[in-house]
Order: sequence, then C-alpha cells, then structure tokens
Amino acid sequence: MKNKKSRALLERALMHIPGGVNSPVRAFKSVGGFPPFIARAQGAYIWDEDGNKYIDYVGSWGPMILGHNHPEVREAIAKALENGTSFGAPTRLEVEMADFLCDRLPHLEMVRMVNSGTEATMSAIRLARGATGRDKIVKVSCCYHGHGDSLLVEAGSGALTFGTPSSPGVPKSLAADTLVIPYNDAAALERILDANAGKIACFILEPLPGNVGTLLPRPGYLREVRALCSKHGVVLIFDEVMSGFRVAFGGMTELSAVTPDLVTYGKIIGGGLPVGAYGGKRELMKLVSPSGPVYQAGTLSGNPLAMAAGLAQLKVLDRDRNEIYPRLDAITERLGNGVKAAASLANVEITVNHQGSMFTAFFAKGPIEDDASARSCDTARFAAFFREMLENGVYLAPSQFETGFVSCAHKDDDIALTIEAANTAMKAAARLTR
Ligand code: HOZ
Repeated sequence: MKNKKSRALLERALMHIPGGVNSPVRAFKSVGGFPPFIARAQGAYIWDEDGNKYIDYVGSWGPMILGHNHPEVREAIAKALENGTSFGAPTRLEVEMADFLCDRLPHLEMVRMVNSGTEATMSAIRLARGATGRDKIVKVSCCYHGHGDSLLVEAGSGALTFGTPSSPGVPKSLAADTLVIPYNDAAALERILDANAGKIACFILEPLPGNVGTLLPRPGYLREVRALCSKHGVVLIFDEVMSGFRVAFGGMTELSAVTPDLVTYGKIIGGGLPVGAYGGKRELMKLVSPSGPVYQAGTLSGNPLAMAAGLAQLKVLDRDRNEIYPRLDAITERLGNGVKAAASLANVEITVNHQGSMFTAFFAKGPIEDDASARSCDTARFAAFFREMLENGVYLAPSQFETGFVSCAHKDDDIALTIEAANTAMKAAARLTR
C-alpha cells in the first residue's frame, strides 16, 4: 500500500493532537504500523488519502449499518441543511425522532436526545442515582460505557486495549462508588447486591458486550439480572449504544425479551452524525430537568442534522427490517466460518463470536464469554493478522478488544475477498515467533 500522504498527515497531527488522533484506538498503537488517514467512503468501502481502497468492517465503529454515504441518509441531511445547522430551540425533527423511537420500542416511554453515547450513559446513571437517592453503581468489567468518570473503572475498548482500564484522573472517591463484577455471572451480581443492600442505584451493562470484542450472554443471564435488580429496587440500564438497531431492530432488548428500566443509544440512531439518547420508563424519565430535578442539558442536543440523518437511517431499517437483519446475520456467519476455516488451515487457534452483524475473531481457543477469557487472547498474533489484512485491503478494528461490523452494503464478493485475505493473513499470523 502507498502511504506517503497518510504518513505526512500523522506527523502533522502529532504536533497538535494528543497521539495524533481524536479517539485513542484509532492510533493503531496496539497493532503496530500507523493509521491510514481516510479521505472518503462509499457503501462497504473506504479510501485513504493515498488512494488505497479497503473493504471496511469498522463502519465508523458501528453507525454505518446501511453502508457509507447511503443516498436516503445523505439526502435527509442535505434537506435539513437548507434550513440551518442548529437553533438551540425545540424543533419538529426532534419530536419526530422521539415519537418514532417510543412508537416502535415498547420499553421506551420517554427519551432524551444527547450528543454521544458517553453523555447518554453518564446521564442515565445520574438519573438512576437521583431517582433512588443511592450513590453506588454496579458495572461489568470490560464493558465500556464511554468515558464518564464513574464508568472508567475496569472499562473495555481503548482503555482495555492500552492497559489502563481504570483511568488516572478519575477521583478515588468516585471510583469507590463503582463496583465491578464479571460478565455472564448472575451469582456475582446477587452477592454484590446482597452485600450492599439499599446502597446500589443501578446496574449498567452492555447486554451484548462489544467493547472487549463481541461476547454473548449465556441463556437466561439477562433474565436473572432483571429479576435481581427488581428484587433490590436497583435501576437496570442496558447500554445499547452498539447493539441497538444493530443486532435486531429492537436491539438486545428485543432479542432477550428482557425489559430494562433505562436504555442508552448512540451510533446508528445518528446515521453517522454525533448523537446519543437515553430513555425508558416514564416514571424515571419524568425526573429529568425541567420536568424533574435531575439536571442534564446540551447546546447541540437534538441537533437538526443529526435528527434528520438518524431518522432517515432508522426509517430504512424499520421499512426493510425483515430482509436486512436476516441477511446481515447470514453473511456475517459466512464471514466467520470463512475466517475460522482460514485459521484452521494455518493451524492458528481462534474463536469467532458473532451476533447478527457484530463479530470478533479472538485469537484464543475459547470459549470467550467474559473479560478473563477475552484477555487470554494472543494479541501479538492478532496484530500480525490485522496488519496483513490491511495490506490486503481489509480494514478491521485495530484492536483485539473491539467488534467488527458488517453493513447492508457488503456484497457476497466482498465477503469472498475478505476470506481470501484472511487465508493470507492467517499464514502471517502463524509465522509469528516470539
Ligand atoms: N470507543 C470506540 C470503540 N469501541 C472507538 C471510537 C473511535 O475511536 O472512533
């Protein structure tokens, strides 16, 4: 691959942007090499500044479920743009968004739009604390809920990738109020709720973790979690920033048939523009300012361009959901099987987890079902695989502890080319000696 322009841009970026990037995992620090700077994207493909083309499985980290630059989304943004970019006042589009979400998602009675998944989870735990009058929260190790202070404790995503799951800068007093348990372990939740009876405001988790790579809930786990939270008067928060509208139209809430008290969204609901949302039971949401005392605000919240893009994308997903989700599931399964076969040919141990169009190839024997098993992966072998895939025109998330996303724009040929690249890349991974 040519890389002169990307290299020059990285050098410039390093002068004025920490690490040269505006979000840590993009820096490729855990996989080596340096990031191509992306110039444009269309459908399943991205092109870098040097003109190299890649089949993209990052999809802007999840939002681009229809593929990049989808015409209906682009046209909705262009139409909204004619009227201006931000008013800091109520608009028709945000009412349409709230109606759309609450009409279609039975667990959502009210919703508040924010600007990112981080804001959504931060606001949801504040609401849970305000509603219960309790300070402590419980989270799952390796789940990542953005970078709000209370949640950067044993967090996944970049925090895990760079070995700082509990970030410096988070006050000890705040971290002490965040209790952490393993994923898929309802008994651990029961023990911690019993030991802290009357003190826990909420239990927050990604029902389908994607920030340690993709993990799947054991049968019954989410139901048990629901029952324990109800028994202890603890607000159950599903963080569906990644899985919402991704693994099914109604996300994991639909697939598990478990109703949380609050849910957070982001990514897909903004159609590629910055957005987040939190919502759920009316009795809780009515406590949010100005209808209640729990304060939360945002200059750009409900931004008209983001609402237009998100609504356009959601309407396509809603309209075509019976074709979209089964097809995404089928081609992701085919991709996973192809990568597994490539690994087996090269004698490399991997475990592929996938749910719908979310997938991760873990470089370990498996099963991979929690933080501890994910950490058993051979990250150096993953890095060798990653670099070779990139060289062969396949753009994967640059960390073992992230999720891959397939979009509606990926065609059978793209999957076949990706499997061909995986055959080459697995051989490179197999050659790695330490
Ligand atoms: N936290 C995101 C993935 N889990 C990374 C976002 C980005 O680097 O853009």
